[in-house]
Amino acid sequence: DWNQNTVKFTPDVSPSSPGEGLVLRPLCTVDFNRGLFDLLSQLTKVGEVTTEQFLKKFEHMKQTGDYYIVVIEDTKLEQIIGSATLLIEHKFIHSCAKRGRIEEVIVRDECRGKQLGKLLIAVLTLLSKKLNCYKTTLECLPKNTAFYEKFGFKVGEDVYMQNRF
Ligand code: 16G
Repeated sequence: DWNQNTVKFTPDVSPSSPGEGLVLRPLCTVDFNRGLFDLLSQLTKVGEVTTEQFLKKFEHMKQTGDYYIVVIEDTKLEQIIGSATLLIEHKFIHSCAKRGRIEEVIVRDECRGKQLGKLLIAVLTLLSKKLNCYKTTLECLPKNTAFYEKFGFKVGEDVYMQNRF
């Protein structure tokens, strides 16, 4: 069962059928030309990135084997309308455990309200469990905590600190 959360999906929405004309799949290099960066710019500053830079970074991420980037494509428009990343961090603690980090969760503004964000998080949460992560974490705005709580995320004791350069 792919949905192990208390989150309910309308019956027609699942990873194998995310919606009419939509597919959920791993990121691939052609997505650079399918609006990936335009989508990411709805989350934060993406800066200028050339095809070469993108391909080099993509290859690096792939080589590590620790990046799981899931996208949702509108196949008619050939545009990426949603994306989320699961990064596996390796530890010595907890018997050489793995920790999951969910990053860059974004759904195109005009495509919201179709349970796509929920789908991305359900899939990555399950994946991190299957990969035996002892915990999976993410950073989000206070207004979004209720959304993530549905998947078992809790606001912990730790505060999120950052040193920006
Ligand atoms: C959000 C994202 C985080 C991303 C950051 C970018 C989620 C759950 N969190 O916190 O992954 O790295 O925004 O913001 O999607 P920044 O440009 O200020 O680092």
